Amino acid sequence: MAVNLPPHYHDADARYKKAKTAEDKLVALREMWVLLPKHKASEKVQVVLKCKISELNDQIEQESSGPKKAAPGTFKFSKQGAGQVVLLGPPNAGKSTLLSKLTKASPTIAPYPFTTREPIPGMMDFEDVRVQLIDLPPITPDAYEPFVTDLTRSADAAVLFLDLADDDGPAATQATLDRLKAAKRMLVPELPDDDDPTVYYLRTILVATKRDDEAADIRLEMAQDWIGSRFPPHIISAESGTGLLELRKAIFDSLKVLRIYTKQPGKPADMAAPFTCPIGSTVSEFAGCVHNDLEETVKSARVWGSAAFDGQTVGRDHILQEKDIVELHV
Ligand SMILES: Nc1nc2c(ncn2[C@@H]2O[C@H](COP(=O)(O)OP(=O)(O)O)[C@@H](O)[C@H]2O)c(=O)[nH]1
Ligand SMILES: [Mg+2]
Repeated sequence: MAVNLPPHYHDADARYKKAKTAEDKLVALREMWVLLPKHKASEKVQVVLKCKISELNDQIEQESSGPKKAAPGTFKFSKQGAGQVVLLGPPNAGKSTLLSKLTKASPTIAPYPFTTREPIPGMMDFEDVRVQLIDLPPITPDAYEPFVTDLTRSADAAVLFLDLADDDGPAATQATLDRLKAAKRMLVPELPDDDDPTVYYLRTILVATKRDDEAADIRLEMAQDWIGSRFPPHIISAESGTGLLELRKAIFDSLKVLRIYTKQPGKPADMAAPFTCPIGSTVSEFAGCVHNDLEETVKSARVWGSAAFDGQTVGRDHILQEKDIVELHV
């Protein structure tokens, strides 16, 4: 599908490429954003523009607030598995404990706050895929590591914590949300159709943890007003393991990706290691997930799996479904 960019878009792009300062780049990028037709074919360009605008905003903000802050990109984790999910919340909420239960990582866990100072990655198994979790330092009105701004941009989704062993749990989690909002990071259950490229939305699930605490049920009841329609909570105990199986699935689901198995002509499908690509991907977009060059060169595919498909040949624009088996033809 062609994006059909208007001529002024190319002029703005040329100005962006020539711009020397972050401010000039930002002006040109905003112009490109306004001129870009917003439809399915331009989705990838929209994402790239949003990221660049958000990065430049952050850079300008960090430069204007003094040189002492950590350089952006101090911690960057190359994405592994089906996607990257950050663990966010107030101190002592049980973030590191959950990481240690869902992955092989072994972060320090302690009954006092601020034990986690640096991001700690771990890989979570879910059925035949893996999801990268990143444990982060706590976020309070007074404690915020600048690298969290970068890591929340590169992540595909977030887990937000509510501590059911703490009477002030909802207030502490709200403070985390407020601090992130000040850094232009909005945690939301579903991404909105918002045209403002300066705000970065991150799909988020709420985990109410420490269910094993003796007053957890009462606190959950009292937190209902705060939870309201914000986020439907996943109630767990990392300590006893309650709810962790369901949580693995919810974390995978939050990535909004499909599992697709590939197959060579005349051979059985490779059912051991699926590829993942965004829900709604077409054959050609999936081909691009397998290899960049394939997105342009793929001509058709045979598809097995979803309802009416049992080896039928489909075109480049055919939309794939979860667990389809696909044989790409170039
Ligand atoms: N009872 C109970 N305690 C927990 C649970 N998860 C974590 N904790 C305790 O809460 C404290 C803080 O945990 P930690 O994972 O370090 O929190 P973080 O600061 O959010 O990373 C530790 O004493 C943990 O043992 C849980 O599910 N139940
Ligand atoms: Mg921790």
